[in-house]
Amino acid sequence: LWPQRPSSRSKWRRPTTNPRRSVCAELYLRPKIDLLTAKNRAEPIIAEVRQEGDAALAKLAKRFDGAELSKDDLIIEVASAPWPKVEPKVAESLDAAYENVRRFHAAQKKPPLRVETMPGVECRRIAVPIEAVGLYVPGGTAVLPSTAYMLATPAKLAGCKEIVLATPPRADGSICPEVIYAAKRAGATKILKAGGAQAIAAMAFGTKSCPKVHKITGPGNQYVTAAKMMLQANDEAAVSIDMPAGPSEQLCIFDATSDPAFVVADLLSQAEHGPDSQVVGVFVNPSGDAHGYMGRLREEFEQQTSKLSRREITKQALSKSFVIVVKSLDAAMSFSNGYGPEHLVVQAANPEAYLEKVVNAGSVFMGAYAPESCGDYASGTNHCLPTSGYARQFGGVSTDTYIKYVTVQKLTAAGLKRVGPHVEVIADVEELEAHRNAVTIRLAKIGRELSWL
Ligand code: HSO
Ligand code: ZN
Repeated sequence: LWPQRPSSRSKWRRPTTNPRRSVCAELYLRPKIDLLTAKNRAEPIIAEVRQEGDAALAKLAKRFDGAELSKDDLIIEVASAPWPKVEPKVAESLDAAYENVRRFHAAQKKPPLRVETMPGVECRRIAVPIEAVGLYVPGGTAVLPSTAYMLATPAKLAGCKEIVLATPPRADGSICPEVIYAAKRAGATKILKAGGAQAIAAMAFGTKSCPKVHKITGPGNQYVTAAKMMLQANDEAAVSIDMPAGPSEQLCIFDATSDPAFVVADLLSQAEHGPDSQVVGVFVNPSGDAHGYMGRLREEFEQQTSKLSRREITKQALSKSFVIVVKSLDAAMSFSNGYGPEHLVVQAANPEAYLEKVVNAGSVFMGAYAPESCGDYASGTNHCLPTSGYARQFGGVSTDTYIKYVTVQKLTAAGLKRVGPHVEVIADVEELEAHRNAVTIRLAKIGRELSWL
């Protein structure tokens, strides 16, 4: 339900009240991305990087980024690189944003766990950072220093030793100074001048100049996502990923008390990301008379969109987007949970009541004064979030993303005397004699030498 009718009639929807389940299922589908074609294109690139390493990276930088790079100009050592020149005002804002992100992510670190499950049986869990991680910061139509500190800050806080940040070079072979600034501030160790599937392959396998990493995080276009998915399934690469990433999206719930200018501004802030972005408005309107408000919303869309420098991209995203009208908070949340948005903005009155019902969402923005842009840049939460409905099973990037939990146990003789007999019985059930013996042999010694226990 947008100002301009989408060209295809079939996509045009009238306002619906409490849409039926079959209609919902259709609305939950995201704009189709052809991941199969992307995988077919990424495959030979991955193979090329696997075989030729840095030489392939230099060749592909020429082909895809128009950059002339020699094999020994692919990596920037961040610690020894000078601080790049950025405007003082920009540095100040990047610093302020970084500090909020750092504070929120530092607080996510959990103290070690230690539980005595039975007297003499102690179980522990300790957090161990993933040694080497790879972060992808997209290039394309926007430069994204914010993604550099969103990915690198939690990696540094987690304690990762090698933090490689890959981002496509500009045509002159350089990296945008704001990205270098953010990477240096947040603690990345290396910047790899590579984009697309080739960057992911270089980090997954390692090359002469790029260290091999054990986990790759960060958003990207369909080739980046395809490469991440393929390499995650490649046992030679033995690499894991944060989550599959798709185009950005936002679902905004509003009611007659919401300022239509705010609602539209938020939806457009996400629509401008790319032609495949999708934004969804959910108007909670118990009275059923939506006409007046919808008219104002439409005017706002027209006015605000026409002024945007990225209006062409934005309009394409809007043609894949929609607004629905529902009668209650419950109906709004049932729709939102079914959709599982990356960003859920609640501008309706009493946002806490909506929050109680959140089941599937990447990040929630509450009330009239929490635009999504604040989370995108500077409030402290992470902006690398699950898209395409993956909020059903994934959370966004956090300090935990870069940590693995190792469990530990310590048993005293008395502890073994308590738990051992259960182990023997279960080992018998599984007919695993050596498992049983490892306990029996010790219990025999305890019986002989520590019979008072
Ligand atoms: N909204 C994007 C993040 C971003 N916005 C970066 C601006 N810069 C995906 O969550
Ligand atoms: Zn954004």
